[in-house]
Amino acid sequence: MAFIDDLTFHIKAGNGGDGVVRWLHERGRELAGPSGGNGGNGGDVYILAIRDLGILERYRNIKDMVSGRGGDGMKNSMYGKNGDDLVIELPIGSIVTDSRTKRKYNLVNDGEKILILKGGRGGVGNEHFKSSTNISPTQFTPGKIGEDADFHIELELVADAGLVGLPNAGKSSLLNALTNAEAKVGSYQFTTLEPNLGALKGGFILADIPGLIEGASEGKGLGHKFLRHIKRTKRILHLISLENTAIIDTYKTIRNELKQYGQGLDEKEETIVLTKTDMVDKKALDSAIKKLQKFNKDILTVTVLDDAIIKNFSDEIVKRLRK
Ligand SMILES: Nc1nc2c(ncn2[C@@H]2O[C@H](COP(=O)(O)OP(=O)(O)OP(=O)(O)O)[C@@H](O)[C@H]2O)c(=O)[nH]1
Ligand SMILES: [Mg+2]
Repeated sequence: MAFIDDLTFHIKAGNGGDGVVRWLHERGRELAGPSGGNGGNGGDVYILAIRDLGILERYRNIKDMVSGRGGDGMKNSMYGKNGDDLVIELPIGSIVTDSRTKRKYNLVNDGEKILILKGGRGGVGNEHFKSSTNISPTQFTPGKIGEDADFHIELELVADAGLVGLPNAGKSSLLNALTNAEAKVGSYQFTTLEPNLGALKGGFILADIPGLIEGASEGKGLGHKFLRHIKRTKRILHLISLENTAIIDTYKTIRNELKQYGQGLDEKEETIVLTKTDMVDKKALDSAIKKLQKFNKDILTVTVLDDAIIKNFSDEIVKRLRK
């Protein structure tokens, strides 16, 4: 979760197009009157939140960005075209800071779009200056300069779902199987020392935190320090290894730690995930499900050794996160 990426850009909104000096041409009359059109407005610059963690990669080598310039005015009172807006797509969780004013823009929700720079207004053509006292104006104004600024963009990820469970429950293995993460996996407790993140299909972020043990909420093990990272997640995936013989005790231990920690952790939506199904027979699996149903009916089962099961499991999680 401490995953923060940052970039700096100079961004400029397009200048307005210039107004122009043009004249009407009527049969038999030279310079029948002013007809110079106004310039179009320069394009604005927006930032747009999307669900794609990897998108900052796209900007890695870019230092400057600019939106479209407004077109110049034209003859016959025609306006110049407005410049194209620039919409900069950034991952949800991006914080964009204007380096000079220190103003911050937070992209919190999917699809959120915020204006950060205004394009310059188009200038006016000579027709604009026409009046009873000035029937052949030669004035025009140039387009205004668009706003520009340096921006610092940093990413603070907000995970959609957090994997919790005892050490060895298979959290990191499942994260790796479901996402592009390459978390360390080991057959001993506390393999994971820091949170790992991965992106599911649809861009949903999964966070894997170190295993919790009894007393974690009071600081035992590593869990405490990292429980705060699941504070902002919508859903908890509560992993229980089927290797475990005391399934209910295990479930209650973790639930109790979430409750003790407070901050609403135990009120989050929970999916129970029984892991390592390859290690038990159907009877043991059914019995575990039956026991747990008293606490929560949303139970999934998984093994990381079977690609088809993983694919199916991934779809089930995405379905719940879409809700
Ligand atoms: N047979 C089998 N073994 C698994 C499965 N998933 C994980 N394991 C094994 O279980 C052990 C623990 O896996 P991890 O993914 O490191 O467990 P963890 O919950 O992240 O553990 P901590 O980081 O210590 O909290 C490793 O030896 C894995 O290879 C599974 O579906 N089937
Ligand atoms: Mg782990």
